[in-house]
Amino acid sequence: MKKEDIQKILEDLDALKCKTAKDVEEARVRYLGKRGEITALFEEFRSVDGAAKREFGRPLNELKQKAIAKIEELKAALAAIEDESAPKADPSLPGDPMELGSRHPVSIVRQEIVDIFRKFGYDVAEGPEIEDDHHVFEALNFPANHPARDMQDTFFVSAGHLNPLLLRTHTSSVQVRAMETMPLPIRVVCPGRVFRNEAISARAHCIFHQIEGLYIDENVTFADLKQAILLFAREMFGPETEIRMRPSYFPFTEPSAEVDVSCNICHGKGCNICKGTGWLEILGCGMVDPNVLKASGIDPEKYSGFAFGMGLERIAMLKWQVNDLRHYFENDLRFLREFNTAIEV
Ligand code: 2NL
Repeated sequence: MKKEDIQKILEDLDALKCKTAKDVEEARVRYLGKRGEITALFEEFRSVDGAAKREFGRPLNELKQKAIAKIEELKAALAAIEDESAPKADPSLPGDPMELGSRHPVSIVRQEIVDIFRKFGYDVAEGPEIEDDHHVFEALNFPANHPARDMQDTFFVSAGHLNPLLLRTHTSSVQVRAMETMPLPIRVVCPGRVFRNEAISARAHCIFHQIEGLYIDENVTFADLKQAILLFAREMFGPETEIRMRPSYFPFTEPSAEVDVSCNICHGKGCNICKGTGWLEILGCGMVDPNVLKASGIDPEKYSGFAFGMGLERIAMLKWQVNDLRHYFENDLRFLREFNTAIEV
């Protein structure tokens, strides 16, 4: 056994280059295989004397480790090259389409109504969903024993106080805040969520949406109310639309009326949407009760006004004939996708 044999293989290993996996395997067999050069040196080592064992033991082991390391290094280098030459993503392929959401039908209807009243010169106001008794009932002329003030109908947040906190049962509370804070004349619409303690069914839900409007100035008359509602109805349901008013009652308006629009499905002939009447109820309205003006610091001798309110789900039902309220709250994607109108940005 000679030092030079080991040295020669070390130099060969240093200079070793491989182009393919086959070259690497051949090199492994040549040095480390059963009949490989390093294996042969180990065979020889078995029969040398003690002095030679001491001299060659360590360099021989180091040679073997070096050969193993070199083969691994060559394998890794080849694998890296193969990765680089692997087929890359094709940038000319069409991309994954981005999922576009769609507007909820209640949002579509709210936006349409808000846009119409903006065009008429109304402001838009929002207010808190958790309100106090004063803004929801007291300032709106609700008598002390009115059923809406009962636990049965209203969700109370903190009961037992003089002015308890509750979830607003109508958006009129926002209009009370408008009367308290806005300079006169006031023209405002207030869209928002409202809450009533109802058992959930096709016709009732504990959460729904309203939009209310309020117009206060000097000399505002019922004729102004009628004209405002007629113009709104024609913008919303088409220029042929007619309205009719039926006497009604609300604690906060006097006189009060319910408004129907002519059925634009059957044009008065009678269909199952208007239940054969030719008319569809869309909103409630009236002249603001003098007590309501007074409660918010407006002089009813000088000012008068009208107000109206409508349920957004109700308008959506008329527009799309989806007559189960629960659809509007369950957010079933199959339902929502039915309203996949283009979103204007
Ligand atoms: C309906 C009827 C209505 C009002 C809301 C109102 C608000 C103030 C003063 C007077 Cl601050 N009135 N709001 C008036 C009449 C009817 O809503 O059926 N809503 C769904």
